[in-house]
Amino acid sequence: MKADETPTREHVRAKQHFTARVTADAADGWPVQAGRYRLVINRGCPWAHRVVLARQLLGLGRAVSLAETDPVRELIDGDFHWVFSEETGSPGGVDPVLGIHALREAYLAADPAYTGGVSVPALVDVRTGGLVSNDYDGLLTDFATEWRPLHADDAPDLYPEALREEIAQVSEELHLDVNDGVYKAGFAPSQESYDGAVARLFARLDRIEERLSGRRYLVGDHLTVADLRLWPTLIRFDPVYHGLFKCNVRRIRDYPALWGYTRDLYQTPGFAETVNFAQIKRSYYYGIPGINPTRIVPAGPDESELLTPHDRALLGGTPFRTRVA
Ligand SMILES: N[C@@H](CCC(=O)N[C@@H](CS)C(=O)NCC(=O)O)C(=O)O
Repeated sequence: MKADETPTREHVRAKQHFTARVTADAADGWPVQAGRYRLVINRGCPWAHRVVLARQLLGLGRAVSLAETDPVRELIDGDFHWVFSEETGSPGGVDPVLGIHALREAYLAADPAYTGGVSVPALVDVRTGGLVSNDYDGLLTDFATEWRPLHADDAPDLYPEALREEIAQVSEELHLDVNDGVYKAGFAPSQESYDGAVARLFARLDRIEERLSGRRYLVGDHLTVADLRLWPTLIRFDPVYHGLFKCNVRRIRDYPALWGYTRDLYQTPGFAETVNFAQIKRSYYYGIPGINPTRIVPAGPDESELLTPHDRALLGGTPFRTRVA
């Protein structure tokens, strides 16, 4: 669906086309290397947000530079595209490192015949300007594991081997009903499809509420990639999904555990600095006129409430699991 079209069919998430992995052994031709890659995101996108969070928490900021596109896509040749802009740190609308205006130029540098979608997050090879991967899950996993030699000394283990099975199971449920569930509701082409998506979303949120009532984090006693997948959706929920996507059965603020968890992570070092509410709201409310034709961006909610005290520490656990050497 294009940004300015009214939904006419079910929301189906496109598969990523560029799935090369960046690994210590460079099996796909892409080695882990400081200064070699540029991560392109925008602050609105929850799929990019999880990768940005990993980069931040693992101390990969110096090894992998960050480029932000404008939160709103620009119409180019009949399609809406992510572009660099003055407002998001690119003088003259050109990314200072990649030297391009539209992200699609990096896709075309990697594959001149490419005609598919252009999405963030995108990892770009600085040497050639070509896209390496737009696979948000591969990027997250590789940052957490393959990039270890370049992690900060005190970086947490976000993907402990002993918990991987449980992380996969929790993440799969989250993906279908929550992360993508809000989109299925927001872009529903019919009452029936909206009803189904919203029912599944809130049934799943109710179950996560139960789970998080007895434990501080989703899996184990510390933050893992499972939390990095859930939190970007929760932080956008009350400002965007509740209103624009009509996910208004309950707010996250109405769930004691989910709201405590959202605040707990917001107040954990590394999280708040990755959030820009003005850009999040603009990217959705202004950037998708197909479902918000006036493009008016709402004023609320009051995000300072995220700074209010929570008692999640009483549940035990600590944010970061320091890696066992
Ligand atoms: N790469 C995936 C997930 C990432 C994603 O959906 N990113 C959004 C921003 S939140 C995007 O770039 N959409 C642009 C598009 O698909 O045209 C996809 O293509 O669906």
